[in-house]
Amino acid sequence: MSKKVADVLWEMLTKAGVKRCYGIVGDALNPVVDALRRNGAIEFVPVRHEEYGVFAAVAEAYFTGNPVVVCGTAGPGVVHLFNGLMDARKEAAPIIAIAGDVESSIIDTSTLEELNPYKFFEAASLYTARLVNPEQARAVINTAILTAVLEKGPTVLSIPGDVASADAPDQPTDFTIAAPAILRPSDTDLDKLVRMIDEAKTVALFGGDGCREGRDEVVELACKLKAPVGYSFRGKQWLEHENPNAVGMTGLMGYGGAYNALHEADLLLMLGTDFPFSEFLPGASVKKVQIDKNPKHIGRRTALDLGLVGDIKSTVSALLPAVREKTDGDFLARQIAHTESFHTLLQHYVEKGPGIKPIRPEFLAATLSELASDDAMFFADTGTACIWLARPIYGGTNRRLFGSFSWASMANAAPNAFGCALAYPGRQCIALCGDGGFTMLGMGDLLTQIERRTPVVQVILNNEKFDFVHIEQQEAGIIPFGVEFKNPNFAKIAEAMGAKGIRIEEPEDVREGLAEALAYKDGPVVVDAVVDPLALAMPSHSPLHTVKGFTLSFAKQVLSGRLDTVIKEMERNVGIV
Ligand SMILES: Cc1ncc(C[n+]2csc(CCOP(=O)(O)OP(=O)(O)O)c2C)c(N)n1
Ligand SMILES: [Mg+2]
Repeated sequence: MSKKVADVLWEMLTKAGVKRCYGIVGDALNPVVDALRRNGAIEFVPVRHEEYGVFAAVAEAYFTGNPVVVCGTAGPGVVHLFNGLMDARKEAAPIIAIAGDVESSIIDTSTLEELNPYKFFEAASLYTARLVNPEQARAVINTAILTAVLEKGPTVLSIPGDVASADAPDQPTDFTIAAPAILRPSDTDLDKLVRMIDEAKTVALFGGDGCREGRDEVVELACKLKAPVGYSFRGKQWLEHENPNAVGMTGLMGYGGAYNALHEADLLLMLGTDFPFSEFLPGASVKKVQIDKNPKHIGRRTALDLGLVGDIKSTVSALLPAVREKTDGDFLARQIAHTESFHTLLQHYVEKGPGIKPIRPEFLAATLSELASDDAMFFADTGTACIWLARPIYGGTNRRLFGSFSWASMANAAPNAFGCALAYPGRQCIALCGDGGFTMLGMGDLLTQIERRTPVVQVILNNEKFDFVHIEQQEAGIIPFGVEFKNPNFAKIAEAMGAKGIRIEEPEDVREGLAEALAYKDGPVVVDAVVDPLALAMPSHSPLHTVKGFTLSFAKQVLSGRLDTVIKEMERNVGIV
């Protein structure tokens, strides 16, 4: 049999290092998956919802750096890929989406399931190609692969079934993928920066995901400058561990001394971060320098005194020998003390947690962090799970933390954990799920985990509400509305589906229940943790409008006859330790 276009596709994807393809088959994709089956080198992971497959792929691609393929078929199946591809774009994960397309002879006739891929994927995809002629194959597959891997994000190949099953032209299928280029600022700009650092009495560093490569250099620079190191959510896993200068996060999830460090320093160095919450960054009283390999990130969140384009590893390596060592450690010591008092507070939750009912999520998460293995991978749904991932869960050298941090979609954690459980067999993959998130996407595809007996631990924060929105609405000064719902017993549902289910209602059962879940290796576990629906977590620094908003919302709730709820919320969150 002669080689088909779809054979060339899988041949090239295999050469690009693709290990898995997640998705749902059907019509236009049938010749594509038939070729995948013939090829045999790439595992097909059938899912129950295409979006679940994409979130799984995003986590795998982000951590391994290898491209991962997702597929959905013409029209509706393709549409289900979209939210996950937006996530891939924002989290910088190399994903190649194969979108089934209508027959090439009826393109642009508004036929059944027809969708214009160029228009539809415009916001998500870094490169979209519609394969309407077999002669395009080598060039467009090559571009989709290289763009996804080198620009780190999603690309789309829209393929009509007739083109996929057409004979492939005799074209070479070999290509090379360059290692990341080294990028550092000009000597003139570096000299300027060295002068600014040397002139500043106190320096603070604030790092993001861009510190992933170069974290050792950043820590070394911080030690030389006696500079506290704060981080964004995406920077936490690279900068928190084995860093004597770590002072926590700033922003909505903020804790420790980070906010103060950033605001009290003479000079702030923002390293590889596109942290979007400008209100948590200092104003003109602090000199600010930003270094990022992406020029679009420079200066868009705050006005700068200097903006440099470079990757963090090579830029900081170049800075290290050039800057003068600082000798005064007072500023650093103050921020560290602030951070330590936060950790002491957290320890209170761990100690007092078993006696506080309903279960405090801080206690649940801190206990999980204590029991999980040193190389566990944690994933959080967008919602309050992010707060508990950011604060009580400790990263550690080999631990990994992930979520929809920049796109902020709900329902990502269970599929993220599933993707990493496949990519890193033997490692604990733990999803902190909202009950809203789990019922949105996680519950149906629990079946996928069950069928494959994939050992994913999903801990559901069962608070019978969209708690994050409940907090948001109060912060905005309005009466919480549309945020409550009723849940079934998730542990029983999990058992009925064929997974292990553990229900935890009593605080004194938290440790034992989590330990049992983590020890189970024979397939997925659902821990249904009934947590306090009124748990509030304020950032270490609350902007004035937040405080005003809560006051106004509480007042409105009291006036509308909800005094009981307000009192309960106060009692549960004030003076709990
Ligand atoms: C797909 C999607 N829909 C809606 C939102 C808005 N949103 C953000 S957090 C949230 C609530 C999440 O509720 P749940 O999963 O129960 O987690 P909780 O905050 O209660 O822990 C909502 C509705 C979103 N981010 N993504
Ligand atoms: Mg909830």
